[in-house]
This record gives sequence, C-alpha cells and structure tokens, in this order.
Amino acid sequence: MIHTDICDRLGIEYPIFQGGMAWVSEHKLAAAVSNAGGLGIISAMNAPGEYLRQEIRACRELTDKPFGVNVMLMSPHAAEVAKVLLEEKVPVVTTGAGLPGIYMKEWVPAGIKVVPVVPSTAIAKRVAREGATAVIAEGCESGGHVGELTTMTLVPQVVDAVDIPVLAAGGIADGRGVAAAFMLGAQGVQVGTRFLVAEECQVHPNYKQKILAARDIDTVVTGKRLGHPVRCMKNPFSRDMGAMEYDSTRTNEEIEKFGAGALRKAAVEGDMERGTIMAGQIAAIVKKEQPAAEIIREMFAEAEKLLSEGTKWVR
Ligand code: TUI
Repeated sequence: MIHTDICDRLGIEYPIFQGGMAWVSEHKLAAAVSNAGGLGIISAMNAPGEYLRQEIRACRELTDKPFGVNVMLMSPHAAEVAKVLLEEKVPVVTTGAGLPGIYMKEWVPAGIKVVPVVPSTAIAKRVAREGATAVIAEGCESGGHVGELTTMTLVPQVVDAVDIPVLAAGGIADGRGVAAAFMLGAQGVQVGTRFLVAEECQVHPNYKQKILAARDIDTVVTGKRLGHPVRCMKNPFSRDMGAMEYDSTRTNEEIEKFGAGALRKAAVEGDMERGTIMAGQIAAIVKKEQPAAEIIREMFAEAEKLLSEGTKWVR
C-alpha cells in the first residue's frame, strides 16, 4: 500500500489531490474524491466569498472526510475568499496563479494547512519559509495556468530545495504517472484532467467528450503575451486567441476582453467552439468516464505494482 507523510499530515488514505479546476471542481466532485480517500478540492475560482461558503457547506453535507479549497490568487475576490476559509475552518487550502504569502499570515496561525502550487524552486522555498505544509510542483504539461518548467525537471529540483513534502502535478493521469512522480521524490500527486471525466464531475458532457477524444498534440498554450499562459485544447477560440496575441495592432485589454468568460462558456454551456477547454497534455490517455473512487483505486493499484515489481527492463 502506498502511504506517505502527506497522508498522515492531512488525514487522507491515498496521497492524491484532485486539482481545483475553475468552473469544474465543485462540492459534488470534491466530496466524491474525499469519500474515496483522496483530497477533494473545491475551486474558489473567481467567484465571491459567499459562493464558496455555500460550496463548503454543501461539501460537508456529503462527506465528513477532509477536503480542501483552491484559491486562484488572480481572482478579484481573493481577499474575501481568504476570510471565508478562516470562518468556515477549512482544513486544507491550495493556492494557484500567484504568491499566497499575505493570506498565509492569517491561515497558518489559524491551523489551516496551506499547500501552494509552485512553478519554481524560488517560490517553493519562499512558501516553505512562510509556513506551507507541503507544496505542489506543477509542470507545464498541466491544463490551465502554467509555468515554464516540465514536471520531469521541476519536481526533483523542488524536492531538493525544500524540507517539506512535495506533490507532483502536470501530466499525471494513471498509475505510470503516479509511480514516476514517486521516483522523482514526490510524496503525492495532484490530478486534474483525469477527474474531468469522473462520473461525479459536473462539467458539461461536451467537455468530457473532448477530453475522451483528445490526441497527444491537441493542446496549446495561449495567453503568454498577457503574462498568464493557459494550456487549453486547440479549437476556434484558441486559434483566434493565438492570432490576436501575434497581432501587434491589438491591445492587451482587447485580448483580455476576448478571453473573459470563455472557460464558463466551455465548462458550463458546453460551447466547444467559442469556449476555452482547459486540459493537460495527458488528456489523450484518459479513455473512459468512471466513478472518482474507481479512478483513484486504479491509479494506485497500477502504481503499487510498478513500484514493487520494477520495470521489465531490469532483470
Ligand atoms: O492556477 C493554476 N491553474 C489555473 S488557474 C485558472 S483560472 C484562469 N483563467 C484564465 C486565465 C488565467 C487563469 C486556470 N488554471 N495552476 C496552479 C499554478 N500556479 N500554475 C502555475 C502557478 C503559479 C504561477 C506563478 C504559481 C505562482 C506563481 O507565482 C509567480 C508570481 O509572481 O505570481
């Protein structure tokens, strides 16, 4: 059985976090993952604090296991969300798309376990100093907002840089990925794309179909010019977004405006032409819709086998 420090620190059975995906990770998915022994995560995305409060309470109706909330630090409501987390005594908070230091000053003394997503060793060291319980080293294979480094290069460097547990994210969707993450020194994984097709995931069915039909080269990174690169699936929206970015007559404000609301359009309305379909590069190996519990069991059974038996190349 795979059991690491992070399981004991957070009170979970399997060292797996379900990524906090904006417009996707709501209470039903989070509760299903937590009930299955992983850490389910509700995305605070760019919604007001009261939305999050309702989601947290709804999650507690469905599970008595630990769960987390992901704070997207670029959200205009981040400060208000930070307060709600304290009031609702959320056990675990993950952060993304920025530096969580100012909020950690309140969260850490209140006993909230903070696990920031980090794209570099410098940021990993900084949040470790600020009291993070663990960090998630997320490579640019992942969907959504991405850094520069790959999972293969980032994870071992972060493992060497900090003394707290490291979870690997980006490009992990089966037992092979989990086993590889452990080989790189991680003590756990965060998985997004595979949970997009969990039965309990409420994302629009068209979105799930896109993931299930994805090929290896079907994702692209847009938004570099705006300073927040985002990996999503190639479609008319990403093509137009890319064209605008390369067009020097367009202003950044125009491009931001063009992109606003596009994730909701895909995830909630199911618009696969004009919405942004955020997904990781590993989408192509995701082949069927399954209950979250089955996804977790399958991934860890495969990883355990690989780690205990080794590879067929070593005799
Ligand atoms: O946050 C994510 N993934 C996301 S957030 C998101 S919502 C969004 N929608 C439209 C445009 C932009 C975002 C969709 N996907 N992953 C975690 C993550 N965090 N990846 C990279 C980082 C990160 C990057 C820079 C963390 C810290 C950081 O600090 C540098 C700085 O100076 O802020």
